[in-house]
Amino acid sequence: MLKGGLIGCGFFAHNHLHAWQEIDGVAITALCDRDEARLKQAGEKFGVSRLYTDAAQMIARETLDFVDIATTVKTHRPLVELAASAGLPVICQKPFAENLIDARAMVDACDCAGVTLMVHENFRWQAPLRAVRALLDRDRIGEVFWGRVSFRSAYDVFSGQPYLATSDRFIIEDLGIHMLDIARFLFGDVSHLSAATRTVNPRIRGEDVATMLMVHESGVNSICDCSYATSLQEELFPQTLLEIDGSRGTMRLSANYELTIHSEGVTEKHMVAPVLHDWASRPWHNIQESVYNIQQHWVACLASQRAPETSGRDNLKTMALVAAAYQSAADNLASVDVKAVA
Ligand code: NAD
Ligand code: 89Y
Repeated sequence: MLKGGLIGCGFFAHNHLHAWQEIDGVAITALCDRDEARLKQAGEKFGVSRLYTDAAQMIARETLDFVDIATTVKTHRPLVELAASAGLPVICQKPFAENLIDARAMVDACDCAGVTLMVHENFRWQAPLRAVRALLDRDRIGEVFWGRVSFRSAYDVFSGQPYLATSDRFIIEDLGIHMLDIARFLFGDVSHLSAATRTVNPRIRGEDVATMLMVHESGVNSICDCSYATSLQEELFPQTLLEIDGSRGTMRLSANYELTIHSEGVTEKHMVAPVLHDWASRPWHNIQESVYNIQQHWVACLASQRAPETSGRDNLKTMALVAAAYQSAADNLASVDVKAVA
């Protein structure tokens, strides 16, 4: 039985805790939050009695096999470095870091300590996206030349995550990061990126609309577009929609998880909806399922001593796209050479 210590018992950590409870061979045996009320509430809800307000104390006093960090971005670097210095494998929530300097330092600290580091970049673990990846692997539409990864919503994310309204950077760092990682997952690494942003909602500080154009090393051209200012007849939060064009056909992941494959004149439709775990609630169940999937992947990686798909090193490439997007948007849509940023 793997024993984990979870740091940060806020809004999203409850999904981690539910998922850990459902995965065989692992248990969260200690919790840490510097907010005592949140700590106590999580401890009672999930039946964990070893509670700490200080992460260093938790790590010193508990016998742990790994640490799961579910705090917001500013504390990621010190907490990852703390886990690494104790020789503990570590999972860190997205956004991994505020900048690439911190991100690289965290990867180096874990490499030097010889510990596995996974960024909790869960969107690519959503069942509909895995289904699309499997079809691409089976060469269903030939050589892919164009793609679109799209997330457009007016869902109120600010009531659950108030810090999103007050941070200087919003949608690219918070949500676009997932879209960019999905683009990498489907179309490969990126050579050049251009981006434009807008702030539409007057009650928030950062940008809430972003459009990113990418040229991938594979030759694919793709667009990632995301918005929290888009009020549609049907609110689709938190669905990611896809359009993929290939030399022999097309794939569309449309509203409510309908996947259409049109290949060599034949059209197929499949429902690729996520599982509704018994602790999950709509509309979040898509994300919640992906939390379960990525945490199960972590357990499998530790057991077989292989690097997680979204290792810290892998995530540097997604972080570089975030940095490139802000750089391009600040420089009038300039084309950014991603290797120069990374
Ligand atoms: P939150 O503010 O609700 O919770 C964070 C908790 O961490 C707070 O209770 C805070 O007291 C605690 N904390 C902060 N620093 C600490 C420290 N040094 N030691 C102990 N406790 C500490 O935040 P949230 O909305 O749960 O978001 C947490 C992270 O999860 C963010 O990085 C966010 O981007 C991410 N998130 C990811 C997804 C996803 O799908 N991957 C979805 C939502 C949020
Ligand atoms: O924080 C964000 C995330 O990672 O997924 C959706 C979200 O909760 C709000 O944009």
